[in-house]
Amino acid sequence: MSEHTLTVAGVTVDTRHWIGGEHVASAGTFVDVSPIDGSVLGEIARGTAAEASAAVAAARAAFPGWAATPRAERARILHAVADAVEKRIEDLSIVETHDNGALLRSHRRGVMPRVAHNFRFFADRLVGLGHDDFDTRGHTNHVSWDPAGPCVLITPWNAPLMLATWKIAPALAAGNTVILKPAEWSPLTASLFADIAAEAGLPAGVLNVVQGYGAEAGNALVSHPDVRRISFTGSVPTAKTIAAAAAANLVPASFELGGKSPLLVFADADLDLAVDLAVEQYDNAGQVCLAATRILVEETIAQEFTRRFTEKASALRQGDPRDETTDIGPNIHTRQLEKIDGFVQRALAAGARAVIGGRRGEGQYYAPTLLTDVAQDSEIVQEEVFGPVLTLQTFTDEDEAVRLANDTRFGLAATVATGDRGRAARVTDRLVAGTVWVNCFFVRDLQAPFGGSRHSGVGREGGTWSFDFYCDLKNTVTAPKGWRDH
Ligand code: TXE
Repeated sequence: MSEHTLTVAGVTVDTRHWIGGEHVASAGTFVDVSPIDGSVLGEIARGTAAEASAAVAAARAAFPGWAATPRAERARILHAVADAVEKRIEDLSIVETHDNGALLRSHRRGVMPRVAHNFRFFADRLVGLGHDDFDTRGHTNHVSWDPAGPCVLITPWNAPLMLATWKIAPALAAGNTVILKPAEWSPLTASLFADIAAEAGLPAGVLNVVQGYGAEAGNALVSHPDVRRISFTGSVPTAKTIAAAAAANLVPASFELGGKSPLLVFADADLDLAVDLAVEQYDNAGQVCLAATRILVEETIAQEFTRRFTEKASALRQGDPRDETTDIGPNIHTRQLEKIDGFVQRALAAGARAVIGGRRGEGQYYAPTLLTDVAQDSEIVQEEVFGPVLTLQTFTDEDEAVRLANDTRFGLAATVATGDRGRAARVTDRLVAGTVWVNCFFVRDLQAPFGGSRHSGVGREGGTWSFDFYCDLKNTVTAPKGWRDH
């Protein structure tokens, strides 16, 4: 292990920035800790404004070459990146699990294959990207999707490489170059991925990774005048800071933010299915932006629902995320645990009742919690906890269910459990959310638009919507006259 690398379960990761196709040491470092047992994983480059600037300069220098690379060649390279990711699924999975505490089996079987898919999907979409030419009084209109330039991508810790590659893949496919600033609580897979992508043939400077803190490296990147797009996933307060920086430079920015999504369970629902959907919300220790953390149940079935939910949730196994039989791993950081517990203790003090949980567990674990007797205007119902904490409220009819569901400042997702197709149509029509699931959860196709309404976000990514964001659209109108050969 050199001064600039660390080793996680036999996998070596370079902890410097990745700028212009080279590892670049930082003036300072910060310590990265594993949520599994609090052990120190190593020291990571702590980006300065000058280092952030160097990364933007590298992305700017690489832009003309990458933008001019024919689509088919860009697509070929992105497929090669996907191939390389597939060969390293085990390494990426083990590193991610040590770094952010999410389940190893999910990384192996779901998340990392999906990382590869992100590249394949946008590579394939790129090849067919277009708009039919059209005619205006004999003039031809041709719409082209020009790459915008260097894009800054700022990502969170709850699904680090997955969320980063949701952004990297379409940005690169569109012909842009990128500077990624991963979250400081989970920096490692970004660095490992940069090496993997370079080995797969991604040219120098096309992808750059700047490690470090949001207020330092992140702020310097989003404020840089040479940046042409900013894409952010994270919290609302940070989004507001970034939006101000983007506005100062008139840079288009997209925001995927938090949620307080509802699960509406009607009396006509398949109750076992509804209970499964509710228990699923503890996945990733509740650190999922889309999680339906507010369970709204029709009053007539609330007792039976709660009984079955408690039985099922109590059987969940909490423990080491490397263990195949674990259902819930640790939370990301002691600071996050304190934040979660603060929400829960304030709710209990205000009169909530913990049906299960309601306290910290050993180490960095929080007991899966279900709170009832919560007021609609209370903090626990209105604010995102980002931990394994659900609330349960009841409703008496469809109108009340919809009113409660829509009554927060968020609008990321909503899930409806009902056996009645008519009701499903009526209710989904009235819900304010970027994604609505009916009798299912977390089905996410990259063809679909993804994003949130209200404080859950600005803009949509996925499918053609990603290219809308990452491209400068140009319409070229050509007259039928004026040609020398006429
Ligand atoms: O997020 P931040 P945090 C929510 C969730 C969680 C809370 C706090 O409720 O409890 O946010 O998490 C970078 N300029 N979500 O504090 O601060 C930062 O370095 C540029 C929901 O970790 O928003 C990191 O890379 N960048 C969510 C990224 O922003 C800045 C996922 C996210 O950090 C910056 C995560 C700045 N001034 C948290 N300040 C979801 N929607 O999935 C910070 N950053």
